[in-house]
Amino acid sequence: MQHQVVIIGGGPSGTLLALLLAQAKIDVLVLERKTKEYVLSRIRAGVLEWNTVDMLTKSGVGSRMNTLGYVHEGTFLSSANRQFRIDFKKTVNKQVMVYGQTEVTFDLYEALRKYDVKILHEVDDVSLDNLNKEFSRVSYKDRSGISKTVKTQFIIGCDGFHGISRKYIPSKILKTYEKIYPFGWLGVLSETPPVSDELIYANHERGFALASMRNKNLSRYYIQVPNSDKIDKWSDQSFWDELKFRLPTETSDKIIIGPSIEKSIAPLRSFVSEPMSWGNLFLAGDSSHIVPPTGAKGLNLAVSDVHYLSKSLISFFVENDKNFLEKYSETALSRVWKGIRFSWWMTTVMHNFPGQNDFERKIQLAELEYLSNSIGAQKSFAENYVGLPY
Ligand code: RFL
Ligand code: PHB
Repeated sequence: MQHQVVIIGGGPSGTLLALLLAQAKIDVLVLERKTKEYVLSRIRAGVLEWNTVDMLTKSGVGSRMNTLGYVHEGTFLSSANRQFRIDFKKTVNKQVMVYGQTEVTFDLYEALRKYDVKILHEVDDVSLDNLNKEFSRVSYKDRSGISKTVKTQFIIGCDGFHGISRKYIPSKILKTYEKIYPFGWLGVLSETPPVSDELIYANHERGFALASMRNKNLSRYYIQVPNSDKIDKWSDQSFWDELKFRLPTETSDKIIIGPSIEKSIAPLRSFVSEPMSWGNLFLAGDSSHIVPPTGAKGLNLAVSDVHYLSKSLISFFVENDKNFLEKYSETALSRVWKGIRFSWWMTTVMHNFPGQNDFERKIQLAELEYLSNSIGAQKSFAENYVGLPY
């Protein structure tokens, strides 16, 4: 078997890249460890930068998003029971789209079916060889347990943080940067009307909270919890009580509660591995970098990697130009670090850190007060939140 490109991982970065390459008539194979049902049921991101919206629309997968998604022209932040709004439209003349990652992935799988792109699910034991030769090899076991080997020109690691691809970059060359935060997010999805038309990021001395949404009758809420907390500790009622405590009273008085239909705890981490390519191997998305969800940047950084990488691969295959591929890692990382910085900054300002002293608390409050009063600070926040240009 032979393909021009083999992509490891059928999450949003793998499937969007596969679609863009297939549209340029590049022969691509996607290998995914889980079932399609599993991939399509993962509840994750909710906010798309306009760059992401444009990319999805231009690649022909925007019609459900543009009908079912919600355009948000601003967001609320709160601290000390005071809520203020940052207006993206007024400050930077841009907006974001609230549309679940689950829906984005569904749209991408539908499009891949139309382009007849081959995705193999439930593959196991993926391994890579000959990364520095003209052609490389990918070996795996298919869903029936039969060993297969594919010859390919390029291997793209879109296999997320726990994937195998990154580990093929020799340790002498790979440099990683990491910050692990001493808390996680407990997230709840519930079939209740969202409490607010726009998101509310709340800083509270008991910990951070976020009110988000998926649609008119589907709310997504998060609260900061200690890393040691187990999900069983949180009944629905205890979640709602804590959420109400942390949101400003004007909001929590209006919240409509109901049973959770999904409840999970996610740890928070900032992580970057450099470089994003080695020989014929290229990394995109969470396989190379992770952000805490506070700035809503994870999925959007995966999409910007795919933007740069698809252009580079297309210019190689169509124009025989290797220049962009050679610069891919440097180009993608320059944008990644800005997303890492913004997510780290927002996490630092909005969360309660165990052992935080009065000075650190006062600095957080001063940051938020400055943001609430300064149009310059709001412009900088909005510019980063809606997404820096590609
Ligand atoms: P994914 O989505 O992890 O997909 C990787 C895929 O690779 C497969 N895989 C393998 N396949 C074959 N062989 C192997 N050895 C394999 N190992 C792994 C996996 O099964 C999987 O299907 O990475 P990708 O495509 O790079 O996409 C990244 C995004 O999913 C991620 O950045 C976002 O979900 C992060 N994120 C958010 N991003 C935003 O932009 N806005 C948000 O509002 C936002 N909210 C969030 C989030 C992530 C969260 N969690 C749970 C981490 C909220 C949360 C709670
Ligand atoms: C979400 O709706 O899941 C969501 C929204 C904004 C974030 C993170 C997650 O910053």
